Amino acid sequence: MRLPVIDYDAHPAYAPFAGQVRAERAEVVRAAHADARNLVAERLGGHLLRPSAPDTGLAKTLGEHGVVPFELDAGSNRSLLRYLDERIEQLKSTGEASQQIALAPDRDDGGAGRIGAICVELIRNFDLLAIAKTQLAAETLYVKASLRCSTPDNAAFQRQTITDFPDPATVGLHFDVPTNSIKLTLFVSEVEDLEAGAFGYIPGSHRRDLDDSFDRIATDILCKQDWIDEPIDLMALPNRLRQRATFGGDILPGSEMESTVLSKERIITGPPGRCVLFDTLGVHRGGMVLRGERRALQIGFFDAAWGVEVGATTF
Ligand SMILES: O=C(O)CCC(=O)C(=O)O
Ligand SMILES: [Fe+2]
Repeated sequence: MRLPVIDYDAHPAYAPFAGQVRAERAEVVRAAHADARNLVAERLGGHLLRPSAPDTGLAKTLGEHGVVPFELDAGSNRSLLRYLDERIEQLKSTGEASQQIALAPDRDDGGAGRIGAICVELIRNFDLLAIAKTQLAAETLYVKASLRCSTPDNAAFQRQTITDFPDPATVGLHFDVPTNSIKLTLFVSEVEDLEAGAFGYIPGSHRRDLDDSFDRIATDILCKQDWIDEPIDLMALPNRLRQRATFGGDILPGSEMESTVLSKERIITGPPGRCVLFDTLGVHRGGMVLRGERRALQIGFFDAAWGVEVGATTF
């Protein structure tokens, strides 16, 4: 499927910056973009081609749609969920938004060993290593887990539009950079709607044109943080390359593009025990909490071909 192409020249928040681009700066940014694109194509090339989906189960739905919700049986998992909740309560008391969990018992995990064991069991019960390797066409995986307590204060908005410009309702939609990973988010608290941190995904958006993906990833890698203050760098790129992996906040509020994108987005809510397995190459957002608190466990499966993931366990 095609991702929306934003016309930054016509965007009232960005257009004024186009007039400020100096020719020599444009040259530098364009050359850097070409380098980043080559790196992405070389590292991830074929890895971004999703194979055709297996015939059954979670792997089939993940392959076809890029996202698959499922439930942990609340009855038999009550004590597990309660334990995770207690651990997140402790995390909260430290003032941190997240805590890395070591899966391998030989790593220093700050006493989180049992959660690592829970993750390993989840991975085994749902055959997640095999599913991830197939989906990513990866030989080796780096697996990492974290406990999260998202609140309005620490919400990962991935808001990238210019300060003072209103957010579109699509704010936060992105695909992951660097990429080629699948992730499992397990709701530990009840998540009612987007404002409470629901997960959103555009089904099928993980299957799309490779060139477009490379350019978007390269553009995000290139200017990443700077863009929040330096939209000039974005506007220094030729129009065709001004497309980002983190594009949700750049859609014009009230525009037709905004409503089209929203109409394609599937919002996943649920009680404690609700799991969402998703391919991060597809467009998604999650945990952008405006109200209350969202508690979750996340396990990420990363294609080792991209590079070293610090603190991960290799499978
Ligand atoms: O917490 C979530 O539901 C997903 C957040 C996200 O975008 C990610 O982990 O890649
Ligand atoms: Fe993401």
